[in-house]
Amino acid sequence: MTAYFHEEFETMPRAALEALQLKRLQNTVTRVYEKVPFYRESLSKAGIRPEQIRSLDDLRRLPFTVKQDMRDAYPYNLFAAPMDDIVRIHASSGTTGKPTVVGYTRKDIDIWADLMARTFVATGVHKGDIIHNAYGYGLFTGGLGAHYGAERLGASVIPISGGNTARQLLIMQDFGSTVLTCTPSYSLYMAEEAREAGIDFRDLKLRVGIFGAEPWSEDMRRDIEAKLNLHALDIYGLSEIMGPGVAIECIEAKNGLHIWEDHFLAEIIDPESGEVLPDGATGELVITTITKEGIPLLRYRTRDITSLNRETCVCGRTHARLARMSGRSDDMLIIRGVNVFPSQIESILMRIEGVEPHYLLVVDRHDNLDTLEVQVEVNETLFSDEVKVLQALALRIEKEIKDFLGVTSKVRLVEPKTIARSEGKAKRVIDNRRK
Ligand code: DLL
Repeated sequence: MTAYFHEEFETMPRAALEALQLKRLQNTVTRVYEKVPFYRESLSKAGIRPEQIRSLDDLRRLPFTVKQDMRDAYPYNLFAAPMDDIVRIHASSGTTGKPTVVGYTRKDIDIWADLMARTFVATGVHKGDIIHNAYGYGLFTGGLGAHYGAERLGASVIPISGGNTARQLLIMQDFGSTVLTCTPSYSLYMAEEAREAGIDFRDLKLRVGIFGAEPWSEDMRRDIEAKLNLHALDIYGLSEIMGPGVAIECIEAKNGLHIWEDHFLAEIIDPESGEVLPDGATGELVITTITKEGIPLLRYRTRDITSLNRETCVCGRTHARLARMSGRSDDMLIIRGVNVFPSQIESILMRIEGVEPHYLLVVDRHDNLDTLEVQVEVNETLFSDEVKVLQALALRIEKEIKDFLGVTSKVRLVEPKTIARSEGKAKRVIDNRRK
C-alpha cells in the first residue's frame, strides 16, 4: 500500500490538477506583474497582461527567466515580497561571479517543509525513522531543506551536516540511523571509509538513502545500493526554485522523479531554439513556480537536461515524472564536436570490474585539438597487478568510450584514493579550455 503525505494533492486527477495549476499560475503572474519591476517590464515587452492568462497553454507566451537575470538582480531585486516578510535567505555558490540569492516568506518555508515531508514519504520514510542528514547546512539549501521536511513529517532528524566522515559513521551506528540524506558521491566516500574502519553496512539500520544535488547514473545507484545495503533514491531540486524536494523518485517504481505539479509547472524545451518539446523528448527543464511568495519565477531555465513522462505511475501519484537528469547543458562537454555528458562516461566506467566510482575528466586543447583524459581509480588488487594488465584495461575503456560515445580519450588508471573525495557536490570535470 502506497503511503502519501498529501493524498488528495498527490493523486489528484489531471483535470482537477490542471484547474488548480491555472488558478495558481494566474495569481503568480499577477503577483510578479504588480510587485517585481523586472517582470512588469519583461511581460510588457512580450505584450502580456496578467488577465490574458486564460489557459495553461498561455504559459508558452510568457518570457523565460535565466540565471543571468538573477545575477543582474543581485541580491534582492527579484523578490516579490517586502524584506519585512522574508524570514530566510539562501544562496547558491555558483562557479563564477556573485551567488544567486533567494528569499522565503514564512509561507514559502511552510510549503517547502510540506513538500520535503511529501518527498520523504514517497521514498518510504515515515514517522519513527531516524534521518541522518548529511547535506550541508548553511547557504546551501540541502541541509535545512531536508531538516524542516523531516521535522514536519515527525521523524527524528540528526542535523550532522557534511564532513568528519569517521564521526558520521560512528553516529550512524550508535544512533541507529535508518535514512541517509547526502550527495551520492558523499555516500560512496562514506562506504569507502566504513570499509577501512571495518564497518559493515549490513550491520547498520540504514534502509533508505535520498541522494541528489548532483548528477549520478543508474549504474552508480546499483553500486551504492550494494555497498550501503539500502534503497537509493534520486532527489532533485535547485535553490532558485526552492531547494531539495522539487522532485523525487517513489520507492514503488524507482523510475523517474515526480515533480510536485501543484506547486511547479514543468516544461521541456529545445535549449537552442527555446521551443517547447513534447512529452518524452529530451531537452532543458523549465520550471514556473505557482505558489511562491518570496521569489516566484516564471519559466526559469534550469539548464538541467531531462524529459517528462505524464503517464500515471504504479504508486498512484498523478504528478509527472522527470527522467534522471543526464547533466546540465553547461556541463555538457563538446570534444572535437562530439557532445558528451560526464554521466555517460560514468556509466561506462561503472560497468567495468575493478574500476572504482571515483573519476575526473580533464579536458584540454593541444594544437587546436580538444583532448579528453579520463582519470579513474582502480581497486588495490588491480592496481598491484602487472603493468600489462593495467594497460590492457585502459585500452579497453578507451575503446568502450569510443564505441559508445564516439569520442577519443586517454584513460589514466590511478591508485585508490588519488582523486579528491567530496563531502558535498563532487567535481568531475576540469576544463582547461575555459581558462
Ligand atoms: O542542489 C538542492 C538540492 C539539495 C537538491 C539536496 C537535492 C538534494 P543548488 O545548489 O541550487 O540546489 O543546485 C541545483 O544541482 O540545477 C542540478 O544541476 C543539480 N542537481 C540537483 N539535484 C540533482 C539530481 C541543490 N538529482 C543544481 N540529479 C540543479 C542531477 C541535480 N542534478
